[in-house]
Amino acid sequence: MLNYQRIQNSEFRIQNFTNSMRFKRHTVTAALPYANGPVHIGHLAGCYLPADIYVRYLRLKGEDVKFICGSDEHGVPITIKAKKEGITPQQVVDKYHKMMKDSFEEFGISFDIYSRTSSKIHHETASEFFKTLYDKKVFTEEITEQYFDEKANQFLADRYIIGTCPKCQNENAYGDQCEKCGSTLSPTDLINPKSTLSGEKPVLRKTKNWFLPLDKMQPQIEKYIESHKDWKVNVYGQCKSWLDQKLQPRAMTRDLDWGVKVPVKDAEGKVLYVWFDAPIGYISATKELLPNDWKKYWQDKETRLIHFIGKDNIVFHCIIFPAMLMAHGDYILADNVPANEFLNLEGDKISTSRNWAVWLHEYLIDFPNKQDVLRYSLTANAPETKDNDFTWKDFQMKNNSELVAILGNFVNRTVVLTQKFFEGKVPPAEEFTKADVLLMEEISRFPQKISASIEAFRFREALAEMMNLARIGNKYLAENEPWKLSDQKRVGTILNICLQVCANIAVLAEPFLPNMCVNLSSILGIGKLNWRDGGRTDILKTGHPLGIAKLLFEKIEDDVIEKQVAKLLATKPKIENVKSETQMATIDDFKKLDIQVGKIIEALDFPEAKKPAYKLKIDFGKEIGIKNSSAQITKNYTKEQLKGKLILAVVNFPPRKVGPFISEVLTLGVPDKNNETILVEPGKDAEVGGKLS
Ligand code: B3M
Ligand code: ZN
Repeated sequence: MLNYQRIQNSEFRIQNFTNSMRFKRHTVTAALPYANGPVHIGHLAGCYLPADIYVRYLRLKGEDVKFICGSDEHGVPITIKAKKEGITPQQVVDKYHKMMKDSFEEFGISFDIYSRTSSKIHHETASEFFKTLYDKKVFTEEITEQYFDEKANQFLADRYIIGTCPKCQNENAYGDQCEKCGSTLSPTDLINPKSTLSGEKPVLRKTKNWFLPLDKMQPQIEKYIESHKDWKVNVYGQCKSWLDQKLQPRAMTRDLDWGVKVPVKDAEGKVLYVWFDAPIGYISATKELLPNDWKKYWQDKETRLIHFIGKDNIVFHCIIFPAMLMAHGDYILADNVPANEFLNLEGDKISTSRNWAVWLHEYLIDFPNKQDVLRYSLTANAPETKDNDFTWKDFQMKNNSELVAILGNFVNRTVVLTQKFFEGKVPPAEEFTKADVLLMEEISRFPQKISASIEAFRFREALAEMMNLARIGNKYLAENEPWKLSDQKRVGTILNICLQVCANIAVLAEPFLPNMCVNLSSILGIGKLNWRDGGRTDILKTGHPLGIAKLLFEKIEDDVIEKQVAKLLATKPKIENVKSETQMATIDDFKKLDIQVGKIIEALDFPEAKKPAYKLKIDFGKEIGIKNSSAQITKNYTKEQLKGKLILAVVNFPPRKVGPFISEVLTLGVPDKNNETILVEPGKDAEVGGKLS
């Protein structure tokens, strides 16, 4: 046996001067969720989970970080919900604030504070901020015509008004945004506007509001965005497209009664625009957390400010809020805004109003002590660069074949074998094989690899790396088969190395699977470690007694998953169960197609076509006459067989050029068992020119 010295892993660990180290401290915010409904998995995957992983990682590195969040309790979504439920807006926010706060806490999102924007401190902070900008004469006062509902006797801001989107014709676009095409709108952009309060057509009425002159600020904002080409492509791209379209002045006040009162003269019945007050919520929450110390987290250039958000919030965090902060003058601006795309559920868009969601508070009841399974499956599927899909089947698979079969199994076997052969004490490791050394070298590189991915906000990749650590441990154990060896010293060395891998997992998995790490640390009989301990293969000293073994993860059976799927499907109208909404065609879609019976009168070879095909001449009778069509059906028919055949074709598609030939209709076919097309034939009694209905 080769005799290698135990590698002092610091020799291998690549020094890691990453982004986060350029700063003295970090302020990390997660978007303030509207207090108009409970938290669902889309929220978690989009924003709260990546933020939590990031913050836990910084804390493990010993960085000074504050993680800030709270409920967004203003804005039209709240007042609409109150109307719907027949309660006051305050009752709505009280109910959902508590629900969200409790479920975030139980799930393990480790905010330093979870505040709320109806608090006194927030009203004061937001008022003061507005007043500062007002006194600096930043705003322009403008009298504009806004929609007014005469029946409900109020102005209709944002979501109080719906109508047809001018860009995509969606008939249910809101006054501030079209959810179908994502355009940002103002109420007067809508075609056929309607009040959501009374259903009436609103009238235009003059009113005064205060505008942030984003148009004048364009050069400053451009400079800011241009200095952040390192942002995620989706984020930078959206900012660019806003800037390219030229920024417009935006009203920072609204004619509403729910919100922060506009703190200037002549502003009765007006409140701050929710997107003016909400981001200031980050500041007021920090003030609440650190009454004497908050400024250094917001006003010191050595602080790194990071906003975690969903993609629908990009413009507000990258353009409007920074513009407010610039205009104020005392504040730092965000250094990064890692925004995620959306998570879908079982192929369909998550929707609070349609109840198409997995609600966090329900998950916590149905899956007690399985926070980490959801954390794992949401992170592994995180919609980082494109929308992604959560399915219960995948959730089960991730648990059973990854967490149980790889990570849990590896730790369990290692611990059980140590108990069996070494009375639960860490055995000595003195002589190493070349393979042992290579493994230890590999282990020493993990912290750096995982750091690099986390710091680039690539959490899926970071998680996959972490799992690779368990995978290589598992493989090492399986290949070395210590249970078959008689050389006790060798068995000890193998188990020592496996135990060091377990200890590494207990550190490096903490940001992702914090509950598992608490259990794993107790199994290993160790306390809390630092990120710096990661990569070391001497974390557990020889003779160190392990704690009590228990399973880290347990299998999730089919019936548990079937129950969840059934629960979900029960919320959908029957017909939707067949296909997701986006896949459904309406009867009008179907009626648009003109499918008619035609008779093939001639079939010719088509040597110029890229794939073997015939040129067909088809007679559709009096109404549309003879049409040409190309068809890739040479495998199943000779030209002679085709002559006289009755077929079906779509006759109202635009003509298509196929090489030198114009194909005017689309003949309908289906695949045979060799995936070659056979024609759909309507039967010999069908009439030429007859329409499919
Ligand atoms: N409440 C929108 C949302 O939940 C909004 C975020 C505010 S962050 C300052 O998507
Ligand atoms: Zn639209």
